[in-house]
Amino acid sequence: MIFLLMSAHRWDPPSPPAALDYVAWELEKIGIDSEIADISFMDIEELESLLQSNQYDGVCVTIRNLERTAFSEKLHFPLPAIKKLVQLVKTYCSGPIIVGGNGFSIMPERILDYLGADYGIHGGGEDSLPLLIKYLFENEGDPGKIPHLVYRQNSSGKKSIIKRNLMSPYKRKLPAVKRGYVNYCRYFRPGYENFSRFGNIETKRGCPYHCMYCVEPEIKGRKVRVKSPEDVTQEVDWFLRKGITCFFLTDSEFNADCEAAVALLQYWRKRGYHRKIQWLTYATPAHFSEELAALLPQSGNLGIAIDFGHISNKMLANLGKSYTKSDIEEALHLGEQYGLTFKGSLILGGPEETRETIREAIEFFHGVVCEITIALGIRVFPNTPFGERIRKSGSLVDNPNLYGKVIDNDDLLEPVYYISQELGEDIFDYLSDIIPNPQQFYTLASPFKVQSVINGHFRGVIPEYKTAGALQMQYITPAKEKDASLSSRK
Ligand code: B12
Repeated sequence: MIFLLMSAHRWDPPSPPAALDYVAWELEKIGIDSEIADISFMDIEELESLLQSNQYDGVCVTIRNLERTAFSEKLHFPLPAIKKLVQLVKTYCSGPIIVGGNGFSIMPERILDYLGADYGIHGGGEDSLPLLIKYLFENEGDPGKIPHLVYRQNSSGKKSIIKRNLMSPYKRKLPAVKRGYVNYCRYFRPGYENFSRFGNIETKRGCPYHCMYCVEPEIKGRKVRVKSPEDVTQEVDWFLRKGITCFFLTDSEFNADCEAAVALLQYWRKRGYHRKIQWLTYATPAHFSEELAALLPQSGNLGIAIDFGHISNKMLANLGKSYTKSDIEEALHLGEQYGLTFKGSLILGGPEETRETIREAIEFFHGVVCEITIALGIRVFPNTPFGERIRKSGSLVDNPNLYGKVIDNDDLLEPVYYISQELGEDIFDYLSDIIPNPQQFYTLASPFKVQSVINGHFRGVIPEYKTAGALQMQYITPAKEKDASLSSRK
């Protein structure tokens, strides 16, 4: 049997779809071959001829992003394009279409329904795939008992309902992964600015924090799972043999388990890996220990993307952060002491944000050597504390703080952003006025005017989506192009 594994999100510059190594390996274990296609590198005609000339027994699709999570006048939303891909696959392949990935796992039942795909695996449930294949091709087992499975349950005479099974029981040890099904050389470019294309390795998985807007705990699990230093290093060695020396460690937060982070760096240091590799990762100001800070400069670390969220203690609490301004000061102090490169980010515009709280955050960084990405506007995702609060508070269109698709979108599938109405239409002019160092603060998308005009089903934006993604990094003052930044996640 042979499956096609497809990365369905068109993004420039593309990041290697590491997930497809996990999926291909699970399939190989049960004797199924696979071919990999990344839609970022191909047009629809190429995909069509691939499907025409090969009889695939099934197709697995990874959906990395639900959108850009950066507000702008024209929003990015890839699902309509992915739905077309699924329809195209169905024309040529009668086997099952199975969907998974970070974007998918944000609202798996709804997305399975929207795409018209057959099955989904939500979260890190790649090891449930063989059970599903056994059920589909050998009629063995019961879909109701396959962890992580998302599927249609037909009851006689009625419309089918989509069910989602629970995740597998927690196990702390994250198993080793065989790499090399994805052609990473196609993506890789050396050089710090090309981090999007670096080899990517997961050293731990899961996020124990409670940031009110973030999907990470829901899609990766709240309890942290850890890969052993030996197993991580085996993956590093695979990449090194291919000439790939720069990595993005894809943990939710590298220091979500600080002891495990320290153990990995000590292991690398002892074996001289700091001379062979360079790497980046995300970390949180909470639990940023001195031991970790001291090891980082001797481990090949190129930089740490660190989301401060805010500086004002009131706003940090509103964002659900588990730390305060003094923890941020402490982390920055350690960074300075040990010569670390931090790439910071701030999430502005949340509940109770005012121009004063924004001024407090900007002024804090005066004289601090740290570039800051500003995300103005918070994407309201379902299955997050913020999303649930917004849904319970009444209709989207009646909430004057909401922008994007505010009509006919109660389940929040399509992009909706929260921007505190206190800020005013010209908030970017204000930011530009108060920013002391123009080369320190930038945004992921072009600065915009906050406008309350309703256009079709949308407030404050052009009522159509970009389905292919790219960043438009710009300094806030003056508007000048910037290379894609590290702090681009949230
Ligand atoms: C590292 C990272 C980056 C790096 C990537 C660098 C690199 N060289 O790879 C950088 C900084 C470039 C980046 C950029 C962006 N990112 Co990012 N990123 C991540 C991060 C931390 C890791 C991604 C990863 O590789 N994970 C490891 C792989 C193995 O995990 P996985 O893809 O989830 O796959 C697992 C499962 O989902 C499952 N699975 C996946 N697919 C399938 C399919 C099937 C059939 C099955 C059975 C299973 C399955 O199996 C895998 C193993 O468990 C994730 C969060 C996370 N912890 O995963 C955010 C994340 C993916 N990013 C996100 C976002 C928003 C972005 C940006 C849009 C940010 C922005 N505004 O610019 C851009 C988009 C870039 C792009 N290329 O698409 C969001 C996406 C969700 C959303 N909100 O839509 C995430 C989830 C973060 C978050 N919590 O919000 N990112």
